[in-house]
Amino acid sequence: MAEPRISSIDGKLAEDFAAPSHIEEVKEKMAAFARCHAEAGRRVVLITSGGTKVPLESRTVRFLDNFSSGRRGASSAEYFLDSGYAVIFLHRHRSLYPYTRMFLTINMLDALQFKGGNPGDVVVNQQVLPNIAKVLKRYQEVKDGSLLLPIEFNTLSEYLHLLKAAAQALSSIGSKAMFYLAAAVSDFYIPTSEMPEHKIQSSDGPLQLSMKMVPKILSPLVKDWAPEAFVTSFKLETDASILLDKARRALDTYRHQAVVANVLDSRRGYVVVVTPETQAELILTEDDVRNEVEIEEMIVSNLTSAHTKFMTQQDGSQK
Ligand code: 9Z3
Repeated sequence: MAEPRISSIDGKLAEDFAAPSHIEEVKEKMAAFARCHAEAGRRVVLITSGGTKVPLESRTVRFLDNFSSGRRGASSAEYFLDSGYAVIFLHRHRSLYPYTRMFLTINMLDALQFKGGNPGDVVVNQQVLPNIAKVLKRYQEVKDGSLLLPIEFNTLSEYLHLLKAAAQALSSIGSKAMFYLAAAVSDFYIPTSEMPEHKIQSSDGPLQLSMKMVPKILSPLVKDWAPEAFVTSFKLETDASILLDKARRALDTYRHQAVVANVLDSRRGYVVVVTPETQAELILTEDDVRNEVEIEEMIVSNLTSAHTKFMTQQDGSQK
């Protein structure tokens, strides 16, 4: 029997990045979630969301962070749920969360009041939260159907190990699985063995950092861990002139299904969905903004159609 292939990235992961202690338990939870929904005829999407944190000290006082509010991931989760998917939401602790994201700027105490001045009877102030009933109804439907599995990460190490576990957990459902990798992931890190234990002292003078390149996790994910899944990565740039070239290069390198390309400043209103054969510009018009349409609705609609086509092709090629 052939030995299972161990990629060099697996070795790096084990060596340089501490695995979270509950990793096996989480993996089993994700596998059970995927199996159960796939058996019920549902597709499952793994969404990553929020930025990773890279510690500079083992007992961490300082860290480098990648920018992401988590809005892209959180709102996309809602549209995937509306499209009939079950969602594993791998997100940065305290980044935006599906449904509650809409109320983030509201002070909870301003949204409550005493009914008829009775201090024993607290009710919601509908003027502060005009659409709360609609959102609560949808949230409870999702909860009652166990359609959303939230998993949290903080550090880059946790993110990498949890993504690997998720990919392996979803491999059993083949092409029914989609990966939607919207998290903003660091390209640089300090290996555990080279990290100072204690707080770096300013009395030692100016800080010079040397960081290693983070292994390209997309490569084993597509090739080894979940080879039958539909994989979408995100490409973020601040210089629009290099964006599409970088997106195409990522597709050529990793041979996955789609890249959503966006520029930091315009990401709420303009993205390009790039696939090996196509390139679709998605633009939010002023009318859309007035009608509270979000660009994530368009992204999710584009990708769920591509996923349907992909599943049909996979099924055809297996016959
Ligand atoms: C994205 O490009 C996301 O769309 C944003 C969403 C992080 C811009 P927000 O959370 O923003 O709504 O505030 N994510 C991917 C970023 C990333 O790190 N991509 C890597 C790269 O561009 C490839 S995996 O090299």
